[in-house]
Formats: sequence, C-alpha cells, structure tokens
Amino acid sequence: MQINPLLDQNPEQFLYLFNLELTPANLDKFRNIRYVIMQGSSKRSALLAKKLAKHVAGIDTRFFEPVNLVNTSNFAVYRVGSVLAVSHGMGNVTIDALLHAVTKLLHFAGNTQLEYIRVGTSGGIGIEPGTVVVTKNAYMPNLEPYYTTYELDQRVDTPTHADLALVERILAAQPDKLPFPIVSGNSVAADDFYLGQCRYDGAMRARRDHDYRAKFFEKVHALDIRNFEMESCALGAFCNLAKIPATMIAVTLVNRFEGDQIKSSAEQLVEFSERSQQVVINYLLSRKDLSN
Ligand code: R2B
Ligand code: URA
Repeated sequence: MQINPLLDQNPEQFLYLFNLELTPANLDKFRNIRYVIMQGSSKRSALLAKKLAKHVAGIDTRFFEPVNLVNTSNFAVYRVGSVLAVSHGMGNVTIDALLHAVTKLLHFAGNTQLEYIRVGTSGGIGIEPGTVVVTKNAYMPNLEPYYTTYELDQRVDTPTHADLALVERILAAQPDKLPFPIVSGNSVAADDFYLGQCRYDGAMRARRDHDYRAKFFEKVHALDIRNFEMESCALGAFCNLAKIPATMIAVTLVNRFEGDQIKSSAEQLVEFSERSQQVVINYLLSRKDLSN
C-alpha cells in the first residue's frame, strides 16, 4: 500500500467524511484490517456484516446487530474480524470520496496490507441475468482503460485495471457446484444509470437510436466487456495509485441486449444480490487471516 507522504507530516485529528475523531480509542477499532468490502447501500453492508459474523465468528445472528463505526448518514462502516463492510453510495465520484476516507483511516490505524473488493449489481452485456461477473479491466464509457479526472484544470488519466491475481483467487475459491453462473470479464463504469447506459426509459430521452446502441453493445461485447455499472473506474484508478489489490464482483440484473428495465421480482433481485455476496464470502472464507 502506498499513501500520500504529506499525511504523516501533519496528522489529522478529525476525519470529516466519517465525522470521526481520530482518537486512539477510535483508531483501535480499525487496527488489523485486511479486507474492505464495499457495497452501494448501507443496508447491504450491514447484511454482509451479519453473514460474516455467522460464518467467520460463529455468532448466532438472531441476537446480533452490526454496529456502524462512523457518524455520517452518507456512509456506513461495519467490522467483523479483519474485514470491513463499507457502503460507497452511487457513482465514481461518491466511491472515490469513500476510498480516500477509508484508506486514510486505515493508514492512521497502522494497516499496511489491504485488499479492496466492490460487491454489487450491474447491467449485463450478452449474459443471463443473475450471472456474477468478476472484473479484470474497468473501462470508461469511451472504452479507454483509464479513469479521466481533473486536478484543477489539468486532465489526468489513471489506469483502471483490476488485480488479476486477486480475480484468480476469487474464482478459485468458488465451489464446483456454485448454483449460479460466474465469469471473469471487463466492465464499463457509466456516468449514470439512464442516459450514460443508453436506456430509453429515463425521464429524459436518450439521443442515440436503437441501431447505434446495438452496434455499441456488439463492440463492447467483443472487448470481453460483460457489464455496465457506475464505480469500477474510480475503484481501479484509486487502488492502482495506492497499490492496493482490488476488483469488483457484480451480479447482472438484466441483459442489456434484451432491454432496459429490470423485470425480475423483488424476491429474485434479493436473491441475485445475495449471489455476489456469496462469491465474496466464499473468497473470504478461503483466506487464513479473517479473524484476529
Ligand atoms: C450498480 O447499481 C447501482 C445503480 O443501480 C450503481 O451503484 C451501480 O454501479
Ligand atoms: N446497475 C447499473 O449501473 N446498471 C444496470 O443496468 C443495473 C445495475
């Protein structure tokens, strides 16, 4: 892990984005962390923490409610053993803020060896809804493997590829009889859910027609891109700068070759989103440094 050297010249007392005083007592809560699992919603992070408590610590979760360790309504952070289950909100910009905050916090708490995994949902490109995709490369919407941002008025392009060894470890940790399909593939981080992914059911009308969209989907499919979502580029770029192994595990809710709307029932969607959680749990349980 590599961190901004300026941080230690003037140690921070208060972490604004988590509304958290960096007292020794608070930092103690974040020592000996190895894995940070990020999901869009705080509710899903709490659910994952509950499942990990059951699997890792053998806790009867009927009597256990995970405790949120930070004091903001924007993000939630739960801990089980050496795992943090964290929420990141929606979009590259939001996950980027979370990545800075959680990485600073973990640095101040003395952690040096981390892995970051986003666990989420996505729109599939030419695969059955319910398939789980583990990301090898994240692409911007213009199909460049760089996250383009601006430092003041200067454009910077940061590579977005995931850690392939981590991708392989995740796939190798899955049982032979996993009851749903899992593939590794590339992902596109769109700027938004509707027009950025050329949905025709947004409140505003997409400007590209069906023919343009169909050709684009064919083109991305040929690049081994298997899903659209909204955070993989910021995650990949941040973790490449920080030298933190990272990838994304995202279940697909729809096959975009077939339509825009997510038509699965509420129960099916819950089951789908549990699939990507199951994949990360299988991976974490294969590790030897889960409890501490
Ligand atoms: C996938 O799902 C969310 C939108 O519904 C977004 O955060 C993403 O990347
Ligand atoms: N998340 C996305 O960003 N797109 C989808 O189609 C589904 C979930």
